[in-house]
Amino acid sequence: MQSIHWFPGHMAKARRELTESLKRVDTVLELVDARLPRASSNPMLRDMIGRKPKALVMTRCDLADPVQTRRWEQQLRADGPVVCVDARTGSGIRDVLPALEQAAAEKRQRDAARGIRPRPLRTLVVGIPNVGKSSLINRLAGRAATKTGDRPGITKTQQWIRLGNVELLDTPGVLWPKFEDETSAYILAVSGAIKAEILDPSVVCAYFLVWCASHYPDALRSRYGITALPDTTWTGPAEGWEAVEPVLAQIAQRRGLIGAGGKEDLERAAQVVLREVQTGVLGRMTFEWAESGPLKPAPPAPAE
Ligand SMILES: Nc1nc2c(ncn2[C@@H]2O[C@H](COP(=O)(O)OP(=O)(O)OP(=O)(O)O)[C@@H](O)[C@H]2O)c(=O)[nH]1
Ligand SMILES: [Mg+2]
Repeated sequence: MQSIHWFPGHMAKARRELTESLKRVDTVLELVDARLPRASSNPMLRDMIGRKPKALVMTRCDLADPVQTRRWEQQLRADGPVVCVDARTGSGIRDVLPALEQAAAEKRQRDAARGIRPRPLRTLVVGIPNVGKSSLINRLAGRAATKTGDRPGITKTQQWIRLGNVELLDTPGVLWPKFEDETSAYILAVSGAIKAEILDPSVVCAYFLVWCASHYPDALRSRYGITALPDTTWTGPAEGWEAVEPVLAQIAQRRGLIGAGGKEDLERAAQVVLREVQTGVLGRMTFEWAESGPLKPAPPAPAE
C-alpha cells in the first residue's frame, strides 16, 4: 500500500516523554480496544516497553463480540495478565489492580528478599488515543481525576494519579509513524481510532462491508435490509468498491440520501455506516477475529 505519513509533532513529543517515564515506573498497563486487540496495540510501544512487567486491559468489551473477546483473552494471556473492561461504566475494572500486582509479583519478591519495604507500584498507563486510558483511571480512582472525551487527543500531558497501592501515570495516546500493513490501517479507521479521512471514508466503508458480509451478515441484513451481500474477500480498493457499490446504493435509498440529479449519495451512505459501526448500532462486533479453535471453559468468577 502507499505509505501513509501522518505522525504529528505532538506524537513525537509524547513518544519521547514515554521513553523517559518508562525508566521511572515499575509496571506498565497497556490498553487495547477489544474490537481490534492486535491492530490497536502500538508496535512502537511494545518495543519501548521491552521486558518491563505489563498487564493488558481490553477496553470497549461492551461493544465487542463476547465470543471473540474470550478467544482473544485466552490467546493474549500467554504474554501476561489480561483484563476485559468497559471503562465507561467500570464493568470488569475490579480485576485491573490484581492483574498489575500479578504482573509485578516477581519484582515484589525481589524487593522483599532485599529487605525493601513494599511501596506503591508506579504504573505507566499507555495505549492509542481514545482507547479509554483516562476513563479507566477515573473509574479506578472513583472520581474524575483526569479529563476524558469522545475524541482522540484529550489528554495532553502526563499526569500522576495516586490510589492506595498504586500510582498511575496517565499519558497522551500515541500512534506510530507508519502503517506496515493495509488491513491494520483499515481496521483502525473502521473503529474510529484514526480518522477515516486519512485513508478515504468510502474505501474504509467498502473494506468494512466486504468483511462484515462474511463475518456478521445478519447485522447488515437486519440493520439495512440488505439481501444481496457482497460475496468476495478484500483484494483492494477498486474491486472492493465495485462489490459494495450496489449495497451502498441500497442503504442510501433507504435513508433518503439522494444527491443532485436524483442519484444516491454513496459517500454519505458510507459515512452513515461507519458512524453506526463505531457507535455499536450495528450490534456487538470484533473487527479482528482471533484464531479459531476450541474455546476453553470460562474461568470461574472470582469470589465477592
Ligand atoms: N463504550 C465504551 N466507551 C468507552 C470505553 N472506554 C472509554 N470509552 C469512551 O471513549 C472515549 C475516550 O475515552 P478517554 O478515557 O478519554 O480515552 P483516552 O485513552 O484517555 O484518550 P486520549 O487521552 O485522547 O489518549 C470517551 O468518550 C469514553 O467514554 C469502553 O470501555 N466502552
Ligand atoms: Mg486521556
